[in-house]
Amino acid sequence: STAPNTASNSTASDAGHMARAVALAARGLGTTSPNPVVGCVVLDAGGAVAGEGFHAYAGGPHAEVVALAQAGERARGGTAYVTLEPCDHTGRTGPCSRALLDAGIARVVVAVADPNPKAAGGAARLRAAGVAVTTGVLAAEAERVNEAWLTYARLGRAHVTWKFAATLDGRSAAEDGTSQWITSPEARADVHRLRAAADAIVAGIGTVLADDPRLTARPAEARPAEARPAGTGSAGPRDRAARRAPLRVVVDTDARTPPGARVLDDQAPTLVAVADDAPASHLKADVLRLPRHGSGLDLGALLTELAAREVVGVFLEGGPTLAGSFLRAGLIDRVVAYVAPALLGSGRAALGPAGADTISAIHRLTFDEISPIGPDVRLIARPVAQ
Ligand code: AOF
Ligand code: ZN
Repeated sequence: STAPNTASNSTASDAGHMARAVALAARGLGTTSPNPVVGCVVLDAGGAVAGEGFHAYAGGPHAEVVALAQAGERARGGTAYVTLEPCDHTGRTGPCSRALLDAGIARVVVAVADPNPKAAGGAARLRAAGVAVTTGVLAAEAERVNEAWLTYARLGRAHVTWKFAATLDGRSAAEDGTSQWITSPEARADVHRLRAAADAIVAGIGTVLADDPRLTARPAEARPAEARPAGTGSAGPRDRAARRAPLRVVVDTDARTPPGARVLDDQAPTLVAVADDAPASHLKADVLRLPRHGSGLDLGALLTELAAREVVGVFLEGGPTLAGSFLRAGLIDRVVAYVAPALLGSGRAALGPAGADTISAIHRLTFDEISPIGPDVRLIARPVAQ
């Protein structure tokens, strides 16, 4: 619906304002599920910034409404930059297409079309009402910031970030099984921040049996509170959303999770995924039954079931076998690697078999980001589209 116009009728300053809108959208990361992150900048008729906003939590005002409220009468004859096509539906809030029209906005610049069929259509509605609409501006950046939700909305499955920590030679434990600690406290604190932004943390039964992890995001290390631009809604619901503990998911084909496992404690909800024929009545947890696939579970079905429970983004941790299975199934969307300047020479590889038995089957990635974290390096990569 947003195809007719493209970024070709946009200007360099369009890109600059959209970059600001993308930065605003990023402030919602970790608190908007199951909604997208969206940012909006409103210029007055003279081209000066009159309002800014982002979507902070599901049920809260959409980015456009926040920015328009800030702009007030100055929005008349102005331009709105939005990272996601304005919605055209009445969901938890009213249609942004209508809000933009009522405010007298003359031009709307959109980065990415809304794949949600219930909400899409804002661009067409605005055009029909005589508003100039430009789409596709800074689309790659807007896709990136909203990648988890776009995957969820387009594919109907949760988006997967696989995280691992390893030595420079790619090992995540020594030969005797010891692994604490390969990376620095700074890197571990960074992991907790990323975990806190996920809707679920997934681990395999191997990791549960070997390390007995809690898989919680320690609140003290959660996202730092950020200054909120004026008019971005009340603090209460956003803070409530920010504190919601990620769901813990154990991939446990044969229902072997021990009753005393820390992952079953009361610190956060836990879902144990087992084969549909596994005897699991002894498990004191929420049990999800899935079809078998090979020697494990159907991981695509797992991600679809999680999406049905409004899990948008999952953080896959531990261990190498499960990560290999996800990768082989084409279900890893993003890799976050913490690499320590240390060598082991023996011990457990960070990644188990992933179906790449010959070089032509190698899983190629591209780096998005390379950053020093304390003495370590954090690498963010994603699969090359095949
Ligand atoms: C926008 N601006 O800031 C957001 C949009 O449940 P609701 O009413 O909040 O609607 C959620 C849907 O609206 C969501 O799935 C997506 O399609 C769109 N989100 N749209 O114009 C926003 N958050
Ligand atoms: Zn909206």
